[in-house]
Amino acid sequence: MKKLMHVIMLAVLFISIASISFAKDPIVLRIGMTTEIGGHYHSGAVYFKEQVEKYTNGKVRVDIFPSSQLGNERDLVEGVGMGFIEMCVVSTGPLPNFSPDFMIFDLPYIFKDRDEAFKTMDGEVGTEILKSLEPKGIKALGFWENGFRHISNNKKSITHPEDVKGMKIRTMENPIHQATFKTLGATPTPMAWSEVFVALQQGVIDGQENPLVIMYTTKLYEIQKYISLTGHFYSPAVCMISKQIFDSFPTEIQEAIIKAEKEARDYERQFSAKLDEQLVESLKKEGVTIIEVDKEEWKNACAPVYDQFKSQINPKYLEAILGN
Ligand code: EAX
Repeated sequence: MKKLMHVIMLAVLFISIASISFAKDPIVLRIGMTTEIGGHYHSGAVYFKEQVEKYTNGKVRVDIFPSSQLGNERDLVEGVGMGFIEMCVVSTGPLPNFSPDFMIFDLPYIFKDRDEAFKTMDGEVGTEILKSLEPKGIKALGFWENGFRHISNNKKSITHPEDVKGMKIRTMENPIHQATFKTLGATPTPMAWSEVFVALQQGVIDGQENPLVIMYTTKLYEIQKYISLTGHFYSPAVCMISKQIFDSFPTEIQEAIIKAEKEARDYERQFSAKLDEQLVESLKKEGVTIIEVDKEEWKNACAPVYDQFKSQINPKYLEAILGN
Protein backbone atom coordinates (compact mmCIF):
# COMPACT_ATOMS: atom_id res chain seq x y z
CA MET A 1 0.00 0.00 0.00
CA LYS A 2 2.74 2.36 1.05
CA LYS A 3 4.67 1.46 -2.06
CA LEU A 4 1.63 2.11 -4.27
CA MET A 5 1.11 5.54 -2.67
CA HIS A 6 4.74 6.25 -3.31
CA VAL A 7 4.39 5.39 -7.00
CA ILE A 8 1.23 7.51 -7.33
CA MET A 9 2.88 10.45 -5.64
CA LEU A 10 5.87 10.18 -7.91
CA ALA A 11 3.61 9.99 -10.97
CA VAL A 12 1.67 13.08 -9.85
CA LEU A 13 4.90 14.92 -9.21
CA PHE A 14 6.25 13.92 -12.60
CA ILE A 15 3.09 15.00 -14.44
CA SER A 16 2.96 18.35 -12.68
CA ILE A 17 6.63 19.04 -13.37
CA ALA A 18 6.08 18.09 -17.00
CA SER A 19 3.08 20.36 -17.34
CA ILE A 20 4.74 23.24 -15.53
CA SER A 21 7.74 22.95 -17.78
CA PHE A 22 5.46 22.76 -20.80
CA ALA A 23 3.62 25.88 -19.71
CA LYS A 24 6.78 27.69 -18.71
CA ASP A 25 9.10 26.66 -21.49
CA PRO A 26 7.97 27.64 -24.94
CA ILE A 27 9.76 26.28 -27.97
CA VAL A 28 12.46 28.85 -28.68
CA LEU A 29 13.40 29.58 -32.27
CA ARG A 30 16.62 31.57 -32.49
CA ILE A 31 16.89 33.34 -35.80
CA GLY A 32 20.28 34.66 -36.85
CA MET A 33 21.25 37.23 -39.47
CA THR A 34 24.31 39.32 -40.33
CA THR A 35 22.37 42.54 -40.93
CA GLU A 36 21.35 45.30 -38.56
CA ILE A 37 18.29 46.29 -36.53
CA GLY A 38 16.08 48.52 -38.67
CA GLY A 39 17.06 46.68 -41.84
CA HIS A 40 14.85 44.52 -44.04
CA TYR A 41 15.72 41.08 -42.60
CA HIS A 42 15.30 42.27 -39.03
CA SER A 43 11.96 43.96 -39.73
CA GLY A 44 10.75 40.80 -41.47
CA ALA A 45 11.93 38.69 -38.55
CA VAL A 46 10.09 40.91 -36.06
CA TYR A 47 6.92 40.44 -38.11
CA PHE A 48 7.52 36.66 -38.20
CA LYS A 49 8.00 36.64 -34.43
CA GLU A 50 4.74 38.49 -33.79
CA GLN A 51 2.74 36.24 -36.11
CA VAL A 52 4.15 32.91 -35.01
CA GLU A 53 3.82 33.76 -31.31
CA LYS A 54 0.21 34.79 -31.92
CA TYR A 55 -0.70 31.69 -33.98
CA THR A 56 0.80 29.32 -31.41
CA ASN A 57 -0.61 31.20 -28.39
CA GLY A 58 2.90 31.67 -27.10
CA LYS A 59 3.91 28.01 -27.39
CA VAL A 60 6.65 29.24 -29.71
CA ARG A 61 8.94 32.14 -28.91
CA VAL A 62 11.22 33.71 -31.50
CA ASP A 63 14.50 35.33 -30.43
CA ILE A 64 16.19 37.48 -33.07
CA PHE A 65 19.98 37.83 -33.28
CA PRO A 66 21.04 40.56 -35.76
CA SER A 67 24.56 41.89 -36.59
CA SER A 68 26.32 38.50 -37.03
CA GLN A 69 25.81 37.74 -33.31
CA LEU A 70 25.33 34.04 -34.12
CA GLY A 71 27.99 34.03 -36.84
CA ASN A 72 28.61 34.88 -40.46
CA GLU A 73 26.29 33.71 -43.20
CA ARG A 74 28.22 30.52 -43.87
CA ASP A 75 28.27 29.64 -40.16
CA LEU A 76 24.56 30.36 -39.89
CA VAL A 77 23.66 28.05 -42.78
CA GLU A 78 25.94 25.31 -41.45
CA GLY A 79 24.52 25.76 -37.96
CA VAL A 80 20.94 25.46 -39.19
CA GLY A 81 21.86 22.38 -41.27
CA MET A 82 23.33 20.67 -38.23
CA GLY A 83 20.55 21.81 -35.91
CA PHE A 84 22.76 23.99 -33.67
CA ILE A 85 20.79 27.09 -34.66
CA GLU A 86 17.05 26.84 -35.34
CA MET A 87 16.66 29.49 -38.05
CA CYS A 88 18.39 32.15 -40.08
CA VAL A 89 17.86 34.66 -42.88
CA VAL A 90 20.84 34.90 -45.23
CA SER A 91 21.48 36.22 -48.70
CA THR A 92 21.82 33.57 -51.42
CA GLY A 93 25.50 34.61 -51.80
CA PRO A 94 27.01 31.74 -49.82
CA LEU A 95 24.39 29.15 -50.83
CA PRO A 96 26.11 27.71 -53.95
CA ASN A 97 28.56 26.22 -51.44
CA PHE A 98 25.61 24.15 -50.17
CA SER A 99 23.64 23.64 -53.40
CA PRO A 100 24.89 24.66 -56.86
CA ASP A 101 21.27 25.21 -57.93
CA PHE A 102 21.48 28.67 -56.32
CA MET A 103 24.11 29.83 -58.83
CA ILE A 104 21.42 30.95 -61.23
CA PHE A 105 20.73 33.96 -58.97
CA ASP A 106 24.37 35.05 -59.02
CA LEU A 107 24.55 35.88 -62.72
CA PRO A 108 24.92 39.62 -63.36
CA TYR A 109 21.76 41.32 -64.63
CA ILE A 110 19.79 38.06 -64.67
CA PHE A 111 16.59 39.90 -63.67
CA LYS A 112 15.55 43.20 -65.12
CA ASP A 113 13.40 44.14 -62.16
CA ARG A 114 11.96 42.91 -58.88
CA ASP A 115 8.79 41.50 -60.41
CA GLU A 116 10.78 39.28 -62.71
CA ALA A 117 12.84 38.09 -59.76
CA PHE A 118 9.76 37.36 -57.63
CA LYS A 119 8.16 35.41 -60.47
CA THR A 120 11.14 33.07 -60.56
CA MET A 121 11.59 32.90 -56.80
CA ASP A 122 7.93 32.07 -56.14
CA GLY A 123 7.41 29.81 -59.16
CA GLU A 124 8.44 26.26 -60.00
CA VAL A 125 12.13 27.12 -60.38
CA GLY A 126 12.37 28.84 -57.01
CA THR A 127 10.46 26.08 -55.22
CA GLU A 128 12.77 23.44 -56.67
CA ILE A 129 15.87 25.44 -55.72
CA LEU A 130 14.67 25.86 -52.13
CA LYS A 131 14.07 22.09 -51.90
CA SER A 132 17.65 21.41 -52.98
CA LEU A 133 18.80 22.36 -49.46
CA GLU A 134 16.93 19.47 -47.82
CA PRO A 135 19.78 16.94 -48.13
CA LYS A 136 21.84 19.45 -46.12
CA GLY A 137 19.37 19.29 -43.25
CA ILE A 138 17.71 22.58 -44.17
CA LYS A 139 14.07 23.35 -44.74
CA ALA A 140 14.14 26.54 -46.78
CA LEU A 141 10.83 28.25 -46.02
CA GLY A 142 10.89 31.00 -48.61
CA PHE A 143 12.67 33.71 -50.52
CA TRP A 144 12.91 37.12 -48.92
CA GLU A 145 14.68 40.05 -50.52
CA ASN A 146 18.18 41.36 -49.99
CA GLY A 147 18.02 43.59 -53.07
CA PHE A 148 19.82 44.98 -56.09
CA ARG A 149 23.51 45.37 -55.34
CA HIS A 150 25.43 48.58 -56.04
CA ILE A 151 29.10 49.51 -55.73
CA SER A 152 30.45 51.86 -53.04
CA ASN A 153 33.98 53.15 -52.61
CA ASN A 154 35.93 56.01 -51.12
CA LYS A 155 38.40 56.69 -53.92
CA LYS A 156 36.65 57.91 -57.02
CA SER A 157 33.44 58.38 -58.88
CA ILE A 158 32.74 55.11 -60.71
CA THR A 159 30.55 55.59 -63.79
CA HIS A 160 31.85 53.19 -66.44
CA PRO A 161 32.87 49.55 -66.03
CA GLU A 162 36.51 50.40 -66.75
CA ASP A 163 36.54 52.68 -63.71
CA VAL A 164 36.75 49.65 -61.38
CA LYS A 165 39.90 48.36 -63.08
CA GLY A 166 42.59 47.60 -60.53
CA MET A 167 40.34 48.30 -57.55
CA LYS A 168 40.10 45.86 -54.67
CA ILE A 169 36.40 45.20 -54.27
CA ARG A 170 35.02 43.03 -51.50
CA THR A 171 32.56 40.42 -52.77
CA MET A 172 30.65 37.70 -51.00
CA GLU A 173 32.24 34.24 -50.89
CA ASN A 174 30.60 33.38 -54.19
CA PRO A 175 32.32 32.11 -57.36
CA ILE A 176 30.21 34.02 -59.91
CA HIS A 177 30.39 37.28 -57.99
CA GLN A 178 34.16 36.97 -57.80
CA ALA A 179 34.42 36.10 -61.52
CA THR A 180 32.26 39.08 -62.44
CA PHE A 181 34.56 41.57 -60.76
CA LYS A 182 37.57 39.83 -62.27
CA THR A 183 35.95 40.19 -65.70
CA LEU A 184 35.59 43.92 -65.03
CA GLY A 185 39.30 44.09 -64.27
CA ALA A 186 38.95 44.56 -60.51
CA THR A 187 40.55 42.43 -57.81
CA PRO A 188 37.67 40.66 -56.07
CA THR A 189 38.35 40.15 -52.38
CA PRO A 190 35.88 37.75 -50.76
CA MET A 191 35.30 38.13 -47.04
CA ALA A 192 32.54 37.77 -44.50
CA TRP A 193 30.31 40.80 -44.10
CA SER A 194 31.23 41.40 -40.45
CA GLU A 195 34.82 42.16 -41.51
CA VAL A 196 34.00 44.66 -44.27
CA PHE A 197 33.61 47.91 -42.31
CA VAL A 198 37.04 47.66 -40.73
CA ALA A 199 38.63 46.45 -43.99
CA LEU A 200 37.27 49.55 -45.76
CA GLN A 201 38.35 51.82 -42.94
CA GLN A 202 41.89 50.43 -42.94
CA GLY A 203 42.16 50.49 -46.72
CA VAL A 204 42.56 46.71 -47.04
CA ILE A 205 39.88 46.97 -49.73
CA ASP A 206 38.90 49.96 -51.89
CA GLY A 207 35.19 49.29 -52.14
CA GLN A 208 32.35 46.85 -51.70
CA GLU A 209 28.97 46.08 -53.20
CA ASN A 210 25.61 45.65 -51.47
CA PRO A 211 21.99 46.83 -51.56
CA LEU A 212 21.43 50.38 -50.26
CA VAL A 213 19.58 49.17 -47.16
CA ILE A 214 22.67 47.30 -45.99
CA MET A 215 24.98 50.25 -46.67
CA TYR A 216 22.64 52.60 -44.84
CA THR A 217 21.94 50.49 -41.75
CA THR A 218 25.65 49.66 -41.37
CA LYS A 219 26.44 53.39 -41.64
CA LEU A 220 28.87 52.76 -44.50
CA TYR A 221 28.24 56.39 -45.48
CA GLU A 222 30.61 57.37 -42.68
CA ILE A 223 33.50 55.85 -44.64
CA GLN A 224 32.30 55.70 -48.29
CA LYS A 225 32.00 58.84 -50.42
CA TYR A 226 30.61 57.30 -53.62
CA ILE A 227 27.81 54.90 -54.45
CA SER A 228 27.27 53.90 -58.11
CA LEU A 229 23.79 52.57 -58.83
CA THR A 230 24.94 49.63 -60.95
CA GLY A 231 22.37 47.09 -59.71
CA HIS A 232 24.66 44.40 -61.14
CA PHE A 233 23.32 41.46 -59.10
CA TYR A 234 19.88 40.82 -57.71
CA SER A 235 20.38 39.32 -54.30
CA PRO A 236 17.54 37.23 -52.87
CA ALA A 237 17.60 36.08 -49.25
CA VAL A 238 16.41 32.77 -47.85
CA CYS A 239 14.56 32.24 -44.57
CA MET A 240 15.42 28.75 -43.37
CA ILE A 241 14.86 26.40 -40.45
CA SER A 242 16.64 23.24 -39.35
CA LYS A 243 14.78 20.35 -40.97
CA GLN A 244 15.47 18.04 -38.08
CA ILE A 245 14.03 20.52 -35.60
CA PHE A 246 11.07 21.45 -37.81
CA ASP A 247 10.18 17.77 -38.36
CA SER A 248 10.13 17.20 -34.59
CA PHE A 249 7.30 19.73 -34.10
CA PRO A 250 3.60 18.81 -33.97
CA THR A 251 1.63 19.61 -37.13
CA GLU A 252 -0.08 22.72 -35.72
CA ILE A 253 3.27 24.28 -34.82
CA GLN A 254 4.66 23.48 -38.27
CA GLU A 255 1.62 25.03 -39.91
CA ALA A 256 1.91 28.17 -37.80
CA ILE A 257 5.57 28.56 -38.76
CA ILE A 258 4.81 28.13 -42.46
CA LYS A 259 1.90 30.59 -42.38
CA ALA A 260 3.84 33.20 -40.40
CA GLU A 261 6.84 32.92 -42.70
CA LYS A 262 4.73 33.55 -45.81
CA GLU A 263 3.26 36.68 -44.25
CA ALA A 264 6.65 37.84 -43.01
CA ARG A 265 8.13 37.27 -46.46
CA ASP A 266 5.54 39.53 -48.09
CA TYR A 267 5.99 42.12 -45.38
CA GLU A 268 9.79 42.04 -45.73
CA ARG A 269 9.68 42.42 -49.52
CA GLN A 270 7.40 45.44 -49.32
CA PHE A 271 9.46 46.97 -46.54
CA SER A 272 12.63 46.46 -48.58
CA ALA A 273 11.22 47.97 -51.79
CA LYS A 274 9.86 51.01 -49.95
CA LEU A 275 13.10 51.61 -48.10
CA ASP A 276 15.12 51.24 -51.29
CA GLU A 277 13.14 54.12 -52.83
CA GLN A 278 13.81 56.43 -49.90
CA LEU A 279 17.43 55.60 -49.33
CA VAL A 280 18.97 57.46 -52.26
CA GLU A 281 17.82 60.69 -50.62
CA SER A 282 18.85 59.58 -47.13
CA LEU A 283 22.33 58.65 -48.33
CA LYS A 284 22.69 61.96 -50.17
CA LYS A 285 21.78 63.71 -46.93
CA GLU A 286 24.62 61.86 -45.25
CA GLY A 287 26.98 63.37 -47.81
CA VAL A 288 27.32 60.43 -50.22
CA THR A 289 27.65 61.19 -53.94
CA ILE A 290 25.17 58.96 -55.78
CA ILE A 291 26.14 58.10 -59.33
CA GLU A 292 23.65 56.97 -61.98
CA VAL A 293 25.16 54.63 -64.57
CA ASP A 294 24.22 53.25 -67.98
CA LYS A 295 23.18 49.72 -67.00
CA GLU A 296 23.33 48.42 -70.58
CA GLU A 297 27.00 49.31 -70.70
CA TRP A 298 27.63 47.43 -67.44
CA LYS A 299 25.53 44.49 -68.55
CA ASN A 300 27.61 44.13 -71.72
CA ALA A 301 30.85 44.35 -69.77
CA CYS A 302 29.69 41.56 -67.42
CA ALA A 303 28.35 39.32 -70.20
CA PRO A 304 31.42 37.03 -70.58
CA VAL A 305 30.60 35.57 -67.15
CA TYR A 306 27.58 33.78 -68.65
CA ASP A 307 29.77 31.74 -70.99
CA GLN A 308 32.19 31.03 -68.21
CA PHE A 309 29.52 29.49 -65.95
CA LYS A 310 26.91 28.20 -68.38
CA SER A 311 28.06 24.59 -68.07
CA GLN A 312 27.61 24.70 -64.27
CA ILE A 313 24.09 26.08 -64.31
CA ASN A 314 20.96 24.01 -64.76
CA PRO A 315 19.88 24.78 -68.38
CA LYS A 316 16.24 24.40 -67.34
CA TYR A 317 16.58 27.37 -65.01
CA LEU A 318 18.37 29.52 -67.58
CA GLU A 319 15.68 28.76 -70.13
CA ALA A 320 12.87 29.48 -67.69
CA ILE A 321 14.30 32.91 -66.93
CA LEU A 322 15.85 33.99 -70.21
CA GLY A 323 13.39 32.11 -72.40
CA ASN A 324 15.88 30.73 -74.87
O1 EAX B 1 22.86 39.17 -46.34
O2 EAX B 1 27.47 39.71 -47.17
C1 EAX B 1 26.75 40.48 -47.82
O3 EAX B 1 27.22 41.32 -48.57
C2 EAX B 1 25.25 40.35 -47.74
O4 EAX B 1 24.63 41.13 -48.67
C3 EAX B 1 24.76 40.75 -46.37
O5 EAX B 1 25.45 40.11 -45.39
C4 EAX B 1 23.26 40.47 -46.21
